[in-house]
Amino acid sequence: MAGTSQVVLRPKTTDEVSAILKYCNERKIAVVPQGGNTGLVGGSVPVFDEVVISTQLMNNIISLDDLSGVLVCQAGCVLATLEDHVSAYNLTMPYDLGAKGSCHIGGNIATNAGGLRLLRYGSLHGSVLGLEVVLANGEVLDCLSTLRKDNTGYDLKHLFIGSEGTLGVVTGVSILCPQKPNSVNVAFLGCDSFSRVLDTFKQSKQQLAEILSAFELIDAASMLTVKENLNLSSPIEDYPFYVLIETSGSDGNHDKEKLDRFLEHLMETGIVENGTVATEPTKIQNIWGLRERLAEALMHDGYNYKYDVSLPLSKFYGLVEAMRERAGAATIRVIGYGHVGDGNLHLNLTTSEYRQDVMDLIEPYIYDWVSGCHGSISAEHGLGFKKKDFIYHSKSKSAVSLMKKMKHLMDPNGILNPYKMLPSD
Ligand code: FAD
Ligand code: S2G
Ligand code: ZN
Repeated sequence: MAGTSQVVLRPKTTDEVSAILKYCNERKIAVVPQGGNTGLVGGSVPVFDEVVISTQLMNNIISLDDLSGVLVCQAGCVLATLEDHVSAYNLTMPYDLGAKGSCHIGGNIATNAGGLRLLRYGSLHGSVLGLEVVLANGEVLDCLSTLRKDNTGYDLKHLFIGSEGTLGVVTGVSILCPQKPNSVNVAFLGCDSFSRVLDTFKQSKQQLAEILSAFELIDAASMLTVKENLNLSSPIEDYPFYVLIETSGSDGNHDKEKLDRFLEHLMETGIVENGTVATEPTKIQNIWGLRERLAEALMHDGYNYKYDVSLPLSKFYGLVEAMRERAGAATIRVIGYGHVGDGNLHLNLTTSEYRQDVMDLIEPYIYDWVSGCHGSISAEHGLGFKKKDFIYHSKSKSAVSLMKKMKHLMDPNGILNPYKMLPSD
C-alpha cells in the first residue's frame, strides 16, 4: 500500500508528541502514527491527508536492570538494536520478527506482534510491563510500571497493545527480557505429509518441552520460492513439508542429549524422512533464512495476496489446499508457511501484477473458510486498512460495538489513525 502526506513530523520527546496531538485534536487534524513502516495491513499508511507522526527519532534506551531483566526505552527503538543492547547483558528480547532490522518496539506493541518466539516467551500482553501513551487530546498517560505484579485497578496498558494507533501514541515501553540462552540448536526436518508435521510437533512438545523455542513450517512451494527468487538452497533433499525446530537452553550437553534422542525417535518411527541439525551460528542463520526471507522472496513475483490467519491445527494446511484448488491456476504460486506452534498460518498467493479476478477468487471466500473453522482472520498482523471490514468474521457484534464506544471515549474527534482497524459501518 502507498499513501501521501503533506507533513511528516518526527518528534524526539513525549512532550513534543503531546503538543502535536493537542494541536491536531483542537483543529480536528487526522494523524497516522508510524514506526518502522513494516506493517503488512496498511496500518501505518496515510489514506487521505493524515499527518504522519513518526517515532524514528524517539530511539533512546532509558534503562536496563540486568537483575530483573526489565528494559525501559522509547517507542522508536528498532527491535534489532534492542536485541544487540540486551544481549550484552546476557538477556534477549522476548519476541523476534523477520522485520527486526526496521520495526520499532512501539509499532510491535501497537500491532501486538507475534513472531518467531511466541511459542517460547508468550505474547507482548505478557512481556510488556508498562507503557507511556499520549492520548488524542495530548494528555500523557503514565502507565510505565516496571513491576511484574501490580493489581491496582484496570490494567490499562492492555488497551493499547494491538490498538494499531487508534487509541493513543505509544511513546515509552517497559518490557521484561528473559535470560539469553547459552545453547541454541536448529533442526531442519523433511516430512512426507502434514499429519507427520503434527506428529513431529506433538513429539517436540513432549520430548523437548522447556527447551523448545520455535516450531515453524515451510511447504514445498515455499522452498521453491526462496530457491527460485533468492537462489537459496536447502540443506536436505526435496520434501512436501519442512519443519524448523529451534531449541534454546542453558546447558549445551543436556540440550544435545535431549535433541538427539528426539530426532532418533522421529527417524526410527518414520515420522520424519530426513533432517539436519545446526549448532554453529552461520549454519543456524542459513536455515532460519529459508523461513525468515520468504516475505522478501515473494515480493520478487510481483503482487502478493497475503493472509495471516489462526486455525485449529487440524485445519491448518487444509486452507492452503483449498486455495490452491480454487486459485492455483490463476496465480504464479500459492504457498503455506508459518508459526505452527501458535496455529498461525501465513498463506500467500502471487501474480505478476494486481488482478481483480484473482482477488475475487480469494475474498471473501478465504475469510468465510477461516470463520467457518472458528479461526481468526488476523493472527498477528492486525486489521489495519486492508482487513478492517472483515472484522465481523472474527469478532461478535457486541465486541465491535464496545470497541467503537471505547474509540469514541478516547478519541471523540476521531483523529487517531482514522479508517483503520474498526469497520466503516
Ligand atoms: P508500522 O508498520 O510503522 O505501524 C504498524 C501499526 O502500528 C500502524 O497501525 C501504526 O499506526 C501503528 N503504530 C506504529 N507505531 C506506533 C506508536 N508508537 N504508537 C501507536 N501506534 C503505532 N509481524 C508479526 O506479528 N510477526 C512476524 O513474524 C512478522 N514478520 C514480518 C517479517 C517481515 C519481513 C515483514 C516485512 C513484516 C513482518 N511482520 C510480522 C509485520 C510487521 O513487522 C509488524 O506488524 C510490526 O510490529 C510493525 O512494526 P513497525 O514499527 O514497522 O510498525
Ligand atoms: C512471517 C510476515 C511476513 C509474511 O514471516 O512470520 O509474519 O510473509 C510473517 O507474511
Ligand atoms: Zn509471522
